[in-house]
Amino acid sequence: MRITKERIAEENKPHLKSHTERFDFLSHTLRHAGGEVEAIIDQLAAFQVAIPSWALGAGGTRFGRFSFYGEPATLEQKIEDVGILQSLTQTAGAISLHIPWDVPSDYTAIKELAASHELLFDAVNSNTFQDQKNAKESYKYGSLSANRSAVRKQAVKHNIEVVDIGKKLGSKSLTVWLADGANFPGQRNFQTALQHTEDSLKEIYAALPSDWKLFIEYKPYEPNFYSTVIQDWGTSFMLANACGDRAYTLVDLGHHLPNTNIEQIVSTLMLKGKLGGFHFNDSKYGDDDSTVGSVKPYALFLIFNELVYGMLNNPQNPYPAWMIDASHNIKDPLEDLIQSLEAIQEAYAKALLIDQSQLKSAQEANDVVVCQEILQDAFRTDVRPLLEAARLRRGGTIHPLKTFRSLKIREQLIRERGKNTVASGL
Ligand code: PSV
Ligand code: MN
Repeated sequence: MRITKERIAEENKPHLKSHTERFDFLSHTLRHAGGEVEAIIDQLAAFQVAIPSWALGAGGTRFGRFSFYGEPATLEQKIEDVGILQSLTQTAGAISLHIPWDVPSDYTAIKELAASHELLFDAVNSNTFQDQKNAKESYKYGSLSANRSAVRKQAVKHNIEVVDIGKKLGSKSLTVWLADGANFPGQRNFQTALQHTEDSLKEIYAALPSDWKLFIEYKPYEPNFYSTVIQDWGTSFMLANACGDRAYTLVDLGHHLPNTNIEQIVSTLMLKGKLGGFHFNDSKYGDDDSTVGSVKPYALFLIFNELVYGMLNNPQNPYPAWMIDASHNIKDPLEDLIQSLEAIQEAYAKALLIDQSQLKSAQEANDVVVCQEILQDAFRTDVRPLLEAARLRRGGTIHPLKTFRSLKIREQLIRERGKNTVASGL
């Protein structure tokens, strides 16, 4: 299904008056305080976040899975779902594929379909955390780090095949998340595992086209519960440096132990020109994959403050790749993704409100109280009218979630696809 611009304009009508009133009040207040309202709206309108193909179906845990029905069963339907998000929010302009779950059968048709929904193909993701049907070697004891060279070879080859698929779609980056590690003390030799990983990543990097980037994720635990080979940003950073200039660390918000200062990690990586990308989600305990901003919105805002600072001051760092990486157990994924996109944009808009030079002066004067006031003043501002203005400017909805419901989109998808379709993914 597709939502036309006319339909959206129609849905916006009843909300326009209230939007204009709230927008005028906010922009007047911000201008009064020296804020550059138009520049902020431009930046918000240009900000696009990729949607992973694996976030569109019901997730689940090892205890169970509850469908919300009408899930996208094919790559075409996943693209269609992201197209819906893009029409409503105008901030989901790309899809990130996971191979082998999303191998296209007709590349031209898939590219045309994505283009017709105004979508680009973001990073492609390899999968060496599951054994594939008919695979000769098993990843039970690791993939890029495995003891046996035949296993490592198969894992490297898979990553290179993923790049080949991405090339045909116009992707420009490969994201590697490695589940490799050990479940028990003594199970593996740490140094051998790390050395094998470095060598394997170097082989993959050598096969990348010259305009591609390699993103290396890190995560402290799960599925291995004693040690993970790429456990933290330092290990990822070290491996990225070993590979070369176009290899970067990718920060996934859920991949930190509780209370880790993620904003400081972001800042360090940007200073060193090595923050390649970002996976948004939220968590209370670990890799919970919750809706962005649902648990720790202030932490998200502080992260965006560092991102905004880095984008202004660190030309050595490329523009980061943005993606949501979440899984949806009890909410409709499309509704959940709309909430996540809104939370991301909200944090970004609030960070854009911060007067960086004022903050710098307060920092230099060691005026700790004013430093906090500057941050919290921005955080407490209700920036939603700015988000609405950015969406309106691009032909999106004032209220994506309300429109999703009033257009009865899930009901239509269930009618079209049936109740019991299942999406491949996590
Ligand atoms: C697993 O933790 C994970 O969430 C990684 O962050 C990857 O990006 C994603 O799954 C897909 O493999
Ligand atoms: Mn991730």
